[in-house]
Amino acid sequence: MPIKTVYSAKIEHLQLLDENGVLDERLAVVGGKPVLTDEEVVHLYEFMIQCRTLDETAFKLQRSGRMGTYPQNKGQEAAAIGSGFAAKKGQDFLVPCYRENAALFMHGLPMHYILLHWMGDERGNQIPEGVCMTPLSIPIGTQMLHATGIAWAFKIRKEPRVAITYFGDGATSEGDFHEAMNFAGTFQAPVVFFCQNNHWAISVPRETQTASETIAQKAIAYGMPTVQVDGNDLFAVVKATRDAIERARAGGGPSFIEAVTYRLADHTTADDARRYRESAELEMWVGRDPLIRLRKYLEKKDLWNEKLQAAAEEKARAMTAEVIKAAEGIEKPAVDDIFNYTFAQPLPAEIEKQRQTLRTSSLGQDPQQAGLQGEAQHA
Ligand SMILES: Cc1ncc(C[n+]2csc(CCOP(=O)(O)OP(=O)(O)O)c2C)c(N)n1
Ligand SMILES: [Mg+2]
Repeated sequence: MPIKTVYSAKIEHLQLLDENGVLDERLAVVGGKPVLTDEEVVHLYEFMIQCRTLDETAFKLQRSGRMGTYPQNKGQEAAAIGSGFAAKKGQDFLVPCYRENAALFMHGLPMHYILLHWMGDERGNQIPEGVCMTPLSIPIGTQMLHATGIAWAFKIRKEPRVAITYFGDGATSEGDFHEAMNFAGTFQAPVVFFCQNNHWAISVPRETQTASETIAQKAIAYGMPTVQVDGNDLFAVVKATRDAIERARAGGGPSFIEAVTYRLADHTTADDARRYRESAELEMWVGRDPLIRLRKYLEKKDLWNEKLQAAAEEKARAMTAEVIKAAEGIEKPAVDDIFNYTFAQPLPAEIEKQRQTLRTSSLGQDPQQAGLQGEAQHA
């Protein structure tokens, strides 16, 4: 009896804009329309400059003791901006980790919230009403399950909305990733799994992370369309994400995108990548910086020049100064906030006791000893 092939698959790699800023004009048109108009590219490039400036300034804030820890997004801006641009603001739902700030800003998160988060201020996580996203997920992988649940709810309610979740290459080794993918595939939830393969999970290189030749092929097992894109190519990211979102919105279920990019900075400010990665690798990827590529493209088309660059950088610096002012100028949180924000009133007796105790200068002191007994009993 002949041996039959019961399944075969291939993974496509999509690139529209090469490292020299040359666009594949044929692929960059969909249904007679350009993937991005000139006006949109200029706007998104300016936005990229703003996000990079804020990112580099956040690093300096940490180094000068004005912020706790910070994971730089540097180098991954095309992936965040391209995918964020493809999603509909106020309609689609972003479910991030911590390396796609630019997508969150695009969808209405005030920029100083990111600084507040990394300054350890909980108010940075209180997403404003009407802004469709969850707070940053620091546990690796949990957010993919949340996204799947959110998308499933959209499907049950028959709302034409899509969830897009962001995660790294390392996160695809987590059990949560596989559970989310399996559920999304089985229930055809309208969710886009957007993996930023930046080649490293702290000090673990991509090759050591998984025996899978591509990250994209992991999605095949869960029955969803999957593609690998050049994650430093704004055009390719927009095209792939738009396809995936449109498919999900039309009832076509989940999709997977592996955006191949690179972390140009350390993992976080608590890391020193020089201890584990070759400088030659970093140099190669500096040459593939998404900002450089986009600028080359714009200059070739005469849509950009030195003067516009200087003006955009100046504008970005002024904006960053305002963002820092907003984060550092916020009134100090009250000790009570943690209770008032977390619990519905009235507080359970034990929690009320804790609140009373916190009002004294001695944390953890029993109110009976602190002379607060009467107050605690009345609460
Ligand atoms: C559940 C869990 N395990 C471990 C960690 C510690 N940790 C923080 S970042 C990280 C690596 C994540 O790598 P990747 O998913 O590739 O994302 P990247 O930081 O490269 O963007 C790990 C293991 C964590 N935050 N959560
Ligand atoms: Mg990574």
